[in-house]
Amino acid sequence: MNYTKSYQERSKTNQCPVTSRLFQIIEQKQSNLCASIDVRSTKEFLELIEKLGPYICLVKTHIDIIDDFSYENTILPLIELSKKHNFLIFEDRKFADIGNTVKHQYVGGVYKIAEWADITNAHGVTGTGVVQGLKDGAKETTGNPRGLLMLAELSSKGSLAYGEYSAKTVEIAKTDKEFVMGFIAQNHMSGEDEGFDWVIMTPGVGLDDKGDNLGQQYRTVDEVVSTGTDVIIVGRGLFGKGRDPVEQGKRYKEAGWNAYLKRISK
Ligand code: S5P
Repeated sequence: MNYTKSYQERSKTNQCPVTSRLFQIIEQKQSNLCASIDVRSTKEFLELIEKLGPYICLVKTHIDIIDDFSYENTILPLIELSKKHNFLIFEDRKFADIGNTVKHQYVGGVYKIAEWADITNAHGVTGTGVVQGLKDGAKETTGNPRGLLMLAELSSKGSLAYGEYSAKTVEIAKTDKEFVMGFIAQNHMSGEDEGFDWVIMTPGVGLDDKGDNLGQQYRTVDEVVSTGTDVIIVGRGLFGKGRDPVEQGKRYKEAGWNAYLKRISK
């Protein structure tokens, strides 16, 4: 089971260059924590990332919620922080259109996601064209490696992404071993017997809350890592409700790492 292998081992054999780099960073920093920074101002966004930088392997953005976004003032400093603190960047764009449209959405507009985000994600609802369109966009934009996560399962109450939908999303992911890294999911996904070593990233993680009043549902770090999670995605658990991001960053980093050590020792 890949599940019980170390990140280091997996970084050597994985066929997706972004996955290998991510696993190396996780191993170096002993952190499988991704900070989800859903805030509305560039100042708050950058300040949070500066504080959390030492404790994370990845920053997840929703760049279109930033009121005062500009490439120069939001993205360029973000890239600098990613170099300073050694983390990757994941724009949680959740693409969900035909290949030609997602390619333009990925490359163009004001956000130019493909230029700066190492990782992005997509729903499988439109079929395999979404993978091909995004891959074409990545190739046209930058010489740097880019990775894609497919949304196989969601954390929110009443989600339609389960059972056959999730299984078919896995089939879509299998169409590109080099570009598709794995899944946003709540559980391990099949494919290992065919040589796929998926990265499973899991949002809906919180140690103090059970959910919010808009359908979010939280599971604990131990729970998600024991069901196959490689990267825990935490947002409001780190800085919501007046929490201290440095204190919480350390706490979730340790919890994630200990849960991983427990899993690989089995
Ligand atoms: O199933 C999902 C998938 C995603 S990407 N559930 C989620 O909550 N997310 C995202 O993870 C969501 O868009 C948000 O950015 C983050 C969770 O934030 P939190 O504040 O609830 O931890």
